[in-house]
Amino acid sequence: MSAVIENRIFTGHPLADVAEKVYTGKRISREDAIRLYQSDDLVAIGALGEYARRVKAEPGQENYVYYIHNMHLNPTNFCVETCRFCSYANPEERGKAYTWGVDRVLEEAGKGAALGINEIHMVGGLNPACDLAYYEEVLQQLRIKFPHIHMKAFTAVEIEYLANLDGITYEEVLTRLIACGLGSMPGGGAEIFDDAVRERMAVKKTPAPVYLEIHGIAHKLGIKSNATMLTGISESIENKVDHMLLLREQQDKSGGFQCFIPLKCYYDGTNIQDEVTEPTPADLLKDVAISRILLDNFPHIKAYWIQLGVQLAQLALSFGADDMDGTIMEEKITHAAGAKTPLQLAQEKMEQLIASSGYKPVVRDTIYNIRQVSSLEPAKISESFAERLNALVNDH
Ligand code: V47
Ligand code: SF4
Repeated sequence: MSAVIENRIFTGHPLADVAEKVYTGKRISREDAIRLYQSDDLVAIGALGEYARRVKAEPGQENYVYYIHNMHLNPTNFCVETCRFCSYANPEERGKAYTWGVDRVLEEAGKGAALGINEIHMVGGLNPACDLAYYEEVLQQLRIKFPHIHMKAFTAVEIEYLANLDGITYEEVLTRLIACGLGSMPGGGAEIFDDAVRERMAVKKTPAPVYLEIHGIAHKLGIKSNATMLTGISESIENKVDHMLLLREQQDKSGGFQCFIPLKCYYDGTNIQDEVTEPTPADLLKDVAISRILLDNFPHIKAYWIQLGVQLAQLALSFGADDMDGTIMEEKITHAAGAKTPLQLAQEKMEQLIASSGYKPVVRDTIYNIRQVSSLEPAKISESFAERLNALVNDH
């Protein structure tokens, strides 16, 4: 459908001026994004997100949805911090905290390697036993044993912690980790940048300027990174929009973000449930669509199925997401907090989920080089879209 035809849907619509900007490729403002969040017209917001995603794609690749064969590896769940939404940090979990030696990390990585993964997403708690020297050893050994596996590792929070432990700069930490095989950085640890939300949630680590600075340094050193936003921790619409605007501004400067991932908080093992509003499926779909529209300089938006659940992740593809993350054979952070999603999606199942949502499954590497375009044909789904949307949003 051309922009002109799609734009007709918005004739007389309260969001017509915002739609006009999207269809003519103009950047939307803070106020525009807030109005999108305030609107109940989920179909209209989804249509804009989906359009924004299509125009970002290379010609002929508009219906591509990417995924990777990967595993999550968490060498330690001990953390000196006590962010209130994190189930790692509660006393019960802390009592059972583990710290793997280098051999154990290699053993766990070997299980993924045997299944043919090509990325390890490695993050951990802030643990004085796991310092820069430990992680240098981990990366070097992994590179020797599994040279074909890309290491996406260390959030900005961990980089800040490692720098402080050794009394060195963020740049030195990153330079040394890159020399040992670090390939890119995940987006975790951003939470919500607003200071009042962070105060309520006892987030003492890595305020916004530090998170953004560390990603900027990584980009300058030539590696890519992702960015996240954690919802369901007492944030307002304005907090979410301002969070994304800071990321958009940083991306204008350093350009190395490849993907934005809206995250949703799970509450098992935390004591925050009575103080927060749990995001509804409609809220989560808005996060996907509005991030796709607002973050016009981010190449990709991820539907993180581990947190969204498979059905909502499928629907998110029609709202602007173009990435399903990975087949993920191991995940601890969200499962510690109560996520019930199965831990591994076989390639065949992943491809069926994508194709049955109307998109072409594409295996990528971490930095979005195409590895394999699936032979599965995308299903025609236009009639069932409204039904699926209603079922998910109204059944909640
Ligand atoms: O940083 C913490 C969040 C993040 C909870 O970069 C929680 O490709 C839900 O960042 N419920 C880790 N979430 C996950 C993450 C991520 C995931 C997938 C892909 C990428 C990527 C990054 O999980 C943490 C924190 O924001 N988190 N506690 C919780 N109870
Ligand atoms: Fe530690 Fe990260 Fe959990 Fe905060 S969110 S307690 S820094 S592991």
